[in-house]
Order: sequence, then structure tokens, then C-alpha cells
Amino acid sequence: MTPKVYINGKLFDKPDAKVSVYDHGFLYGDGVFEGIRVYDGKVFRLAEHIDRLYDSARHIYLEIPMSRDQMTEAVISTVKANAKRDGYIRLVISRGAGYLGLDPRKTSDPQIIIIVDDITMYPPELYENGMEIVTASTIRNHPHALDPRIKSLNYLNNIMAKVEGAKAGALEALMLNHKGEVAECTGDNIFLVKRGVLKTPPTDAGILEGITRGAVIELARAADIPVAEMALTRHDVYTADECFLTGTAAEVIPVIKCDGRPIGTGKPGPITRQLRERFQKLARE
Ligand code: PXG
Repeated sequence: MTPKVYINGKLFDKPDAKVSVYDHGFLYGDGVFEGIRVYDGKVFRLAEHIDRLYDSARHIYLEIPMSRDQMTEAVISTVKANAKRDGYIRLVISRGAGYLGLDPRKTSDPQIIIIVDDITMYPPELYENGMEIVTASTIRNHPHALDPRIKSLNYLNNIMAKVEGAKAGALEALMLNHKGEVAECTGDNIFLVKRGVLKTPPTDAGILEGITRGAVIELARAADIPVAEMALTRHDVYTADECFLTGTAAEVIPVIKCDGRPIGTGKPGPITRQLRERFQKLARE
């Protein structure tokens, strides 16, 4: 079935789903987005995604011309129109079409776009065997430049790091912050396990506060696994017992090597496996 795309309250077949080349989302990356999963016909943690979307929009002075309830309804009805049991939702709010020039005041209505489609981030065997990452030389955006807590349409920072990873033969790249601490990967948050403690960088390390990250922290606490949100360095990654990444698209994926160094035994670890299983259960319950 051709995907049906929601644009400002109307559904369009994928080939007809178009926005203006004058849209500041296209011209400047001026806008915000969310990536959301549908499992068994149910949208995973939709309220959290909607809240993060509105927070991102608030930060960039973008007023979404729709209430959170209306947005929730629009997402659910677009999923229904696409008859999707399992899939991926890309919710995009762009600044809208305007004149050439940065000033957002010269734009008209923000465009509200909801795409419901599929996403495969990594080959399935990597979920069993683990993946390799490398540290990118491109650091994560300085929070005083563009706060990584904003899920903005400007992803060049992450794309540059992703390309570095790809050139080094890795499917994902580790990004440090301006202090040289571990921040996150280009589209996923990072977790380490050391002596039974689950560790992940805190929000003020300059990361996107991932919704999958939040779910995994909750699952760990419920399973009596101690969790520490703390500053981490590459030393912590190299000397960890286990490492995994979390994200809407990636879900929970083990990491077995970083910068050529095997992590722990060089195989996915037991806590990673346990949390991955618990996450899959949670997503489908
Ligand atoms: N960090 C960054 C920089 C991200 O972009 C995450 C962490 C994980 O957050 P969530 O809330 O998803 O657990 C992300 C999310 C894509 C794609 O199309 C990327 C993300 C999510 C969905 C799709 O590459 N990144």
C-alpha cells in the first residue's frame, strides 16, 4: 500500500505529499521532529514524544498551531489510515514557507507533517551478535550553540559524525561533548554496564533525552539493576563489561567493540540481553 502522508489535516498519497521549497525547514533546517514506533497497532509512548516535540518547538520559538490532544489524535488517525500494525512515524513540524532570509517572522504557517512508514536501522544479526562503533572527531553540538535536547530538523552535526563512522567501517559513531565526555551516538543514546551497575550520561552531558533511554532506565530500576546517570569518558567505554545503544529506530542494540577495542568479553552481555528482552516485552504489552 502506498503510504498516506498527513499534511496540515489532509492525507496525501506519498508521491503527492509535498511542501514548498521556500519552507524554512528545507532552506535552513528550521523546525523540529519526532521519530516514533508503532508496535502491534499501538503507538509507543506517544504522550512522551508529543511532550518532547512541543518542548523542542517552544525552545526554537515555534508555535505549533494545534493542541497536544489534537496532535495526538492526528497521529493516531494517520496510523489508522495507513493500517499499520508495526511501523515508524515521522512527525515533522517545519517553520513554513517564507521569504529568503533567516527571520522566522517572515514565514507563514508551520507545516505539520505525519509520515507513517517502516524503518530498519541495523541488520538483524547485529542485534544478536553486537555492533562495532568508533569515536567521531566531530563533537556533539555545544549546548550553548544548539542544545542537543532540541530534536531539530538540523541534524548535520550528527550526520557528519555518522559519515566519519561509515568511513571507518562502523554503522554508528560515538560522539563526545565539548568537555571530551561521552555524550551519545548519532541517533541513539549509550549505556555501559560496569560491575553490575548500569551507567549512562546525564542530560547535562549534552544529549537528546531519549524516550527509549527513559524506558530502559525504568526497566532496569524495576529489575533492581542499579542505575547511575553520570559523566563518562572513553576510558569507561573501553573498560566497560557491557555496552548497548538505545533509540526509537535502533531499539536496544549491543555494542561489542569501540575504536577497535573489544568491550568486556567481546560478546553481548547478560544485562544487555535482559534489558533488550524486557524492552521488547514492554513495547508489545
Ligand atoms: N540521540 C539522538 C541524537 C537521536 O536522534 C536518540 C538519541 C534516541 O532517542 P529516542 O527518543 O528515539 O529513544 C535519537 C533518536 C532516524 C531516527 O531516522 C533517529 C532517531 C529516532 C528515530 C529515527 O535516523 N533518533
